[in-house]
Amino acid sequence: MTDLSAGLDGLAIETPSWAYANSGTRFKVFAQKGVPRDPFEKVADAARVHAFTGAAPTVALHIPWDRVSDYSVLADYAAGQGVRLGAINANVFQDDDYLLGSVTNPDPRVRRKAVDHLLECVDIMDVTGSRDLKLWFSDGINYPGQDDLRTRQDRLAEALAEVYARLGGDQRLLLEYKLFEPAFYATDVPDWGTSLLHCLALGPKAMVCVDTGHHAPGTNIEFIVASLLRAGRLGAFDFNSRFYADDDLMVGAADPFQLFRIMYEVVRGGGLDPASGVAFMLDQCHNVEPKIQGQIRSVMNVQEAAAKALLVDAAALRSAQDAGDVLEANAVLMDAYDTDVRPLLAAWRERRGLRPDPIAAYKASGYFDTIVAERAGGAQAGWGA
Ligand code: LRH
Ligand code: MN
Repeated sequence: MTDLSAGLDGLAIETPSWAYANSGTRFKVFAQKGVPRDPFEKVADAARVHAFTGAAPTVALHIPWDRVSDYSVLADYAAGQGVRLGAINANVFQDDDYLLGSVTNPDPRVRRKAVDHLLECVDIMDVTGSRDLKLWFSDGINYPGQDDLRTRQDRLAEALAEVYARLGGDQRLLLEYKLFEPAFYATDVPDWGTSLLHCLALGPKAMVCVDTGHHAPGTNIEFIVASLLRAGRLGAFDFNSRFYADDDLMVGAADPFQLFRIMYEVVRGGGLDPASGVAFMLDQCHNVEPKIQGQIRSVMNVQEAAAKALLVDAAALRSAQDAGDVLEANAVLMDAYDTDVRPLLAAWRERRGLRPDPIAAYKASGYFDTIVAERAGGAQAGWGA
């Protein structure tokens, strides 16, 4: 049996603290039993995902959703649970002051407030030891003429430059783009081109974050991935999947073939090598399904797509491509995609002392019943909490 260890060992997936909390849509946030009530319980749940998959060693935080009085205490708690604190996500999209934008707002007082929050997030990174500051801006306008598109880009560039100058050591800035929502006419960072332009203007510590749910329908995301890797500016993924818009469903659930094509370009472009610095993060909301199980399934989906991508016979593919043998080239790729890699991954887990089926292992652990009993009282974390 092919041993994909070399490739799979380097695939560390970061789970998002907010995936363990209640979430929903503008219509309803359904509360679920056993949901965490604070960042410590979110970290504990994330640690279970790592315990059963062996592939999710870090958990991303979102500020202020995960605000605590002392982040070194949370970092120590995480270490005690067997995980590390990962990317720090800023939040300049939920304050009334940000009605007309945060760092692009016409009002300099509001821009100052937003930049101060971004700088506070770097202070938190200094304590948690996080490498990445992840920035997503909901900033945009709903009607033509509402504000000047170019001036907003100038304001964005000025804010990013101040934050970039604050980064220390190996710290990086990840600029995430999104086509629309909550803005419905123009978003200030709508696509990979705009994010890349700002990153190139800032410097080598600014990288693009590709959220797989943030593109227009029909977008060839793997082309964007190949191009960003070629430019040395692919910093991170926010993995999820969607049928329509930013649905934030489990990665690979809606379109496993697209996830395979993306992971093939990652492997082809050297992105699976930890030295490439590409961060593989999940950004999902489990609105109707059990959250910890949903995260375990998501980690497995990324592993399966990576395993299939690692099975592509690169030499055969290259010779068919160079020969202009269209069908043979496509067949080489499809052979890998059509390979059932689940036995390979089960063997990969067993070689690491893990149970071959993480979902079955999680269910058998009784962890869910324990947290349902323990977390009976208190306010649950999450949207609308
Ligand atoms: C915006 C986004 C961003 C996060 C948020 C939870 O849609 O993808 O990455 O801050 O979701
Ligand atoms: Mn995202």
